[in-house]
Amino acid sequence: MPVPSHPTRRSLLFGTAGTAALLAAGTGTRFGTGAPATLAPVSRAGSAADVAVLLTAAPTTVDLGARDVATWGFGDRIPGPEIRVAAGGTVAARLRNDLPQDTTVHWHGVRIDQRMDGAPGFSQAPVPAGGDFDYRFVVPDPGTYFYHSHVGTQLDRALYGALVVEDPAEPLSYDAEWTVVLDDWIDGTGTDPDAVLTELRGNPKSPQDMRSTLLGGSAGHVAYPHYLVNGRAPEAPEVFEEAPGRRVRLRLINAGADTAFRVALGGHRLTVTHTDGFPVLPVRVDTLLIGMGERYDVLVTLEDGVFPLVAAAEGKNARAFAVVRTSTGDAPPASADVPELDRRVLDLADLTADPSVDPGDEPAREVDLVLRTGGARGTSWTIGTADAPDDTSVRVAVADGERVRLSFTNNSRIWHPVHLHGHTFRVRRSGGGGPLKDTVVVRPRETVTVDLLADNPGEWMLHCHNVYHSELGMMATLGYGDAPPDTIMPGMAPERH
Ligand SMILES: [Cu+2]
Repeated sequence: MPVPSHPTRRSLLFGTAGTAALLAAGTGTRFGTGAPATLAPVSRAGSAADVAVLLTAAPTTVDLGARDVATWGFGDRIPGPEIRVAAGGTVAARLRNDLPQDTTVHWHGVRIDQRMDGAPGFSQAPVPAGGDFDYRFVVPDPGTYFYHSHVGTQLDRALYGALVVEDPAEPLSYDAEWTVVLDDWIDGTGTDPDAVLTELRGNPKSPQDMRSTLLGGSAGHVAYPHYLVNGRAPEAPEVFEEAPGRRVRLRLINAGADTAFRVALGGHRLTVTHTDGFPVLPVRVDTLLIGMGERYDVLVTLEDGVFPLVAAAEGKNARAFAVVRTSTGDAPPASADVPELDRRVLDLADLTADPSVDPGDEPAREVDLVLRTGGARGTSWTIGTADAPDDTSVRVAVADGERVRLSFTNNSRIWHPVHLHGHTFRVRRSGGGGPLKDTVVVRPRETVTVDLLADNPGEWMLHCHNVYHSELGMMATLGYGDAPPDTIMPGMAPERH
């Protein structure tokens, strides 16, 4: 099958040195003064490329600090190269596929032109081994995002990186910022994610020793041998250095596949300012839980000393770990006691969207969806409807411009971080005013309701961001119009499980 070509593929300067290199940070289109028009229509117009990047997906060996592992990544470091662009600017990313199988890149959380969404079978044919694909899209909203492969279990390798969209009129004041990408790691440790999937396909175990009150039941399926902050195991952690008294913005991203993290910085409280890219009224907490695919931005004013930054693998009795240093002295051990982990934890109900991003009217229509474990042995996972809970091909049909309410009821015994592509929704809360998000945690026996403005036509994935659940069927479609187009891409129908 030919690789789909895109009419804007041209005129970019791509270097050849290195496997993954940021090539240019131009000074092209920027939004002007004042607050960005948040939730403005998604732009499909090509503007001058602000940032061009070459992402070469290839087999590689990465040093985790604890060991070297053979894996697939965008270069020899984890995460892949951080991409930074100003809101309103354009990202031009050439994906070169040197993997032995198909791949794509999905721009997680970005309200993107659907042709650039990197969803195989939905927005493009997967890029075959040896092929390439040019992604080119406008980033409409400032915030913390990330990119990752959307084929098979590739997310559970090293095929991810941060995407930071800067606000040309940044309203927050801070002295520095750190990107903190969390991950659960198993690849190259004597097994790999495909073997994990094969095992879960036959036996969807939820180990009894991996439970969490905070997650309302089973915490996950996989006891990973390593948990990482910015690609580093606790044995050789990332060290963030700043001067005491400085205010730092942490951009927290969970790029894991089966692990929620409970994040805290010893000796500090966290002021939560954003979730999934969008601002909230600031909330002060000691710790927060971040599911796969979620992002949180927090501000901290640094004390004088050396502090443990811990991301406890929730319910898994292990942790990811980094060090925050503002003075000389011994670093704390990875096992350091962090009492903040057991103090006030952020609750979704604590979050109120900043008034600058209030999405407006109430929806007129509600669609009820059911998250469920199905099959005789509990080996399939579905996003079904109340009438057909085991349906693995649900398509939520919306009209362009319509406001729709989606409710997710979790009838399974494990939590699910539900992610919608191409849109940002408002999590509904009693009393109104919940946060804007694209990924939301739904615990067992819980119903979470979100309001959506359907303003970005296309066929979009709606799925659990536990990569094993989505690979085993927990995938629906949100599509515009009564029926999907005959061909989403030429000769390409969505692959269904
Ligand atoms: Cu799930």
